[in-house]
Amino acid sequence: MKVTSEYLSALESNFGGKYFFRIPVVQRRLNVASINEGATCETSSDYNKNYGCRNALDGQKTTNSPEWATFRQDVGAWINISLSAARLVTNINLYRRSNNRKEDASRVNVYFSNGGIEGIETPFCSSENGNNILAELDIDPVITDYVITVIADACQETVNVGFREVEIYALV
Ligand SMILES: [Ca+2]
Repeated sequence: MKVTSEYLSALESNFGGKYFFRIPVVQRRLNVASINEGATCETSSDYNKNYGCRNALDGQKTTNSPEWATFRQDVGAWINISLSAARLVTNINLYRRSNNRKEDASRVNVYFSNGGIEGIETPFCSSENGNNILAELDIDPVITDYVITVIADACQETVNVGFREVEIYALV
């Protein structure tokens, strides 16, 4: 469009003689824990090579899709997810494992690279919860380049605690 004096006059009449410019600020939430976004992971243990932590970052979270599970660990087990860069993290979702043996965390402590820690209950132990239940962790937004989730309490003792998927949403 050619900006003519007629066009500017029309703008003047439309906007009461005040020009303004609106700069769009588009922020979107992205799951930065995804393998596709360059996230990597380490764990305290894996049940075997079929239950490695990349299963929790693969984007598959329907029932019986790949999971991370520890080798006979419960309290103290951990998964460390390194992000491809420092991000403003706003939300974390944990998906419980598909089996019904309650090999799940009832409470987690989440550690961030700025030194912050959040302790959060999960809804996983309740018997009415189905396989597809997820824990939406209510955290204060934090800039971090890793998220370490430590199992602080479990639904039962001596289990192969783990997660089917972990999502870490950040503003990008
Ligand atoms: Ca998965």
